[in-house]
Amino acid sequence: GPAVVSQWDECFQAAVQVAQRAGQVIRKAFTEEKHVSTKTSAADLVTETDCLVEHLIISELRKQFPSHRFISEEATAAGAKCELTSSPTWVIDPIDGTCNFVHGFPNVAVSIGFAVHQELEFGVVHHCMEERLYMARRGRGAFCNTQRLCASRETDLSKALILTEIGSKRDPATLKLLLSNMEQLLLAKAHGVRVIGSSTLALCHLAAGAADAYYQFGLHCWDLAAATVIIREAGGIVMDTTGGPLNLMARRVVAAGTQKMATLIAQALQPISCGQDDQA
Ligand code: 2AM
Ligand code: CA
Ligand code: CA
Repeated sequence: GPAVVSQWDECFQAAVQVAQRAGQVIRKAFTEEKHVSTKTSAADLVTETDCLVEHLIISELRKQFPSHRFISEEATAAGAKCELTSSPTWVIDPIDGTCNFVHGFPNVAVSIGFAVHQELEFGVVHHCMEERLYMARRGRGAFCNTQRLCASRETDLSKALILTEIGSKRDPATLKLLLSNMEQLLLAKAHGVRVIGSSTLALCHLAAGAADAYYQFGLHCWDLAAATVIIREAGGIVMDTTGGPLNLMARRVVAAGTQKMATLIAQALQPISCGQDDQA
């Protein structure tokens, strides 16, 4: 039948193009010397490439879509307002996996999500070092390059491979809760818990069915926006750790291939408070 044309196709195409260009810049910088600074803690890193790539992405998109709004990690760190209104809004993480990038560990991605009326319309995640482009548009399936993605159908926690991230907080109370949550899942005999250093790529692996669940406290809307569409279009669930609907700005998430698995994980977790919401 005739191709379904969405109002946001032009934006999606622009996202794919700019994510590819950004990936080229990151790939080139990957083997060069980096200038590293710290942000909120000694493990919260940023390089000049994070800022350069963010600028490249936003200036290109702003040129094409001057009325749109932008939320991005480094602009927010520099004091820009992080506000998801009903206007068309791009939600951007220029480098997800900065600590990996700094160390030359190749799990590094560009994440570009797009929301209208606070509903996510599409997401593009570029795995820069492997030239894999994960992408999804609402209602039109999820893909890695040309391959259709399908999330896991697993419902048994004792057969699950679970992904999470450690984040950059290093205070004893947070670390204790973090390890205790992992311990609960291992005591439930999960097959494994993996930490790959990129929230966005972990969520894409979940969408691809390469893992059964993902959880994290402390991530930001730019870590989640693009990958959330990709997981949902792959048939998976993305929700709040309380079991309620996802709040993109609330800094907590459970995702899984099945509702049953997401609920089991959510029930096993103790909440970890992580400071302010993205949008107070
Ligand atoms: P970043 O690379 O964009 O900083 C590993 O720490 C993963 O968690 C990365 O995806 C990282 O994103 C993200 N992350 C960074 N700081 C975090 C925090 N305070 N809480 C949770 N996740 C964080
Ligand atoms: Ca990130
Ligand atoms: Ca980042």
